[in-house]
Amino acid sequence: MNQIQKVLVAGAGKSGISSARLLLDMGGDVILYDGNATLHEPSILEQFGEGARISVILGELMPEDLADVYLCIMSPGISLETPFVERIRQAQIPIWGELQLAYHCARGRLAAITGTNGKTTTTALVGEILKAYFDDVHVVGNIGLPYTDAALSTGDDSVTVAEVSSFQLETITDFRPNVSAILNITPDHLNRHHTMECYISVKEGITRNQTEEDTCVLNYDDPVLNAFGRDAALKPKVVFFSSRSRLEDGYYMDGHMIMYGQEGKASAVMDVREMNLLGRHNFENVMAAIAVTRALGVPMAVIVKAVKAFKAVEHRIEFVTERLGVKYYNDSKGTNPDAAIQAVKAMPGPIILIGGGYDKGSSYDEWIESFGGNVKYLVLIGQTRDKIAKCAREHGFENIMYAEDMAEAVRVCAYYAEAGDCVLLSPACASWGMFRDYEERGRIFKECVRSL
Ligand code: UMA
Repeated sequence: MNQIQKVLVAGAGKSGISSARLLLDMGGDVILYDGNATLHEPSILEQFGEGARISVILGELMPEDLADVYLCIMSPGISLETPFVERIRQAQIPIWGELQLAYHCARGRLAAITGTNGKTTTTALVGEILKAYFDDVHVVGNIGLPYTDAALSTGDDSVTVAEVSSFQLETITDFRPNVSAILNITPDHLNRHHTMECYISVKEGITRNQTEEDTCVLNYDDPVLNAFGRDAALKPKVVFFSSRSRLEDGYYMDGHMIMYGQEGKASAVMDVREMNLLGRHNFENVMAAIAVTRALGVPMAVIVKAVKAFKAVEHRIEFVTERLGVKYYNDSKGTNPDAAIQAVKAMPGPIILIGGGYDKGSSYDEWIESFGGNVKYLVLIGQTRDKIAKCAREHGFENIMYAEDMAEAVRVCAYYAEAGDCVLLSPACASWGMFRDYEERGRIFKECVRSL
């Protein structure tokens, strides 16, 4: 894309607005399209400078709207099976994701972190470590700030870390991070990717354009990623981490210690009791962050100091408050069963659990099984209420209540909770349908708790 022409940006959420701004800054003409006809056009246009060369189309996109369109930038929330995408393909307009556009325009070095769970914590931690050593660091992507928002502020000395979702990876072309990490792969977003094979292949695509000069950090304990890391076709240098096995080469745990193995020689990195993160999954995130930042040249002493200072991110097993002896935790980021299992396991007492939300086609059996006598009541909200309730009853769990909204769910929990209990919002589902995103869901939960 050397000469900017007319570009269609699909989706007027965070990614779309930010992509449009970047394209306008580069001198382009933008058509911003959103399928939601009820959006307020003036409020969208207000976000751009006066006289900006942008037009907005809401609702249906007509074939004539595509005349002279040179490129389409797709927001990650739009499935490539959405009917208007077929129209774009038929018109032979190339489709790039927002991530690809940002990569194309950004400079400096890039670490990209994906995986089903832990990527927000790992990205935030990598960002903190990088900031302790480099002057110009950008933390972007699925974590909340679109990469396109930062791309034009990067220079040759910048170091960027991007949290990358499977949605964003679907629409890359030459995206090539210097360091990639795949933390784990468990079932998620199957309503969009349909099969585990497709989901795995999209996630592994983060390495597609990497070369021998690059690094890929992988979870040794994940059978899919273990095999992937040994595949001769994988070009980047592989660094494994493991919380379960001693590694000749890579990062692993020996009791409370994180160790680094190099050709069989082990050295101690740090004691996990010196950091503020709980649970095996977090130790894995820390090892991945260490591997990523070492690959970017940060000295180990700087890394260890930053890890010790790091605190859990918002919405991820976040302690909210204690009221009448009951502790309240916000794990709104628990958007799939695997993440929600980790939150259940991390609770320090009996649990009153708020679950349910948008149906991503997940199966809830393992989540319900993980209750193991620790969950006293399950309060269900959202589209998946009946599906989860049915599954819970099949597993012999009967203490189920329905709530119409978050305020009612929190009131029900507060009524049933006794001193020593934990009230946990960890829905195992996406927030869509009831909330704009998991952040809004978590914020509303915290407001409801604080106004009890
Ligand atoms: N839209 C359409 N047609 C569709 C679907 C959506 O026009 O078929 C429109 C909607 O009407 C809406 C807009 O697209 O106006 C929303 O765009 P979007 O869903 O891509 O959301 P953004 O606001 O751009 O936020 C996205 C990420 N959202 C998704 O991937 C769904 C945010 O991740 C990310 O923080 C943000 O870009 C900045 O990079 C959120 C997320 O839920 C946290 N991610 C999923 C997850 O973590 O599981 C992948």
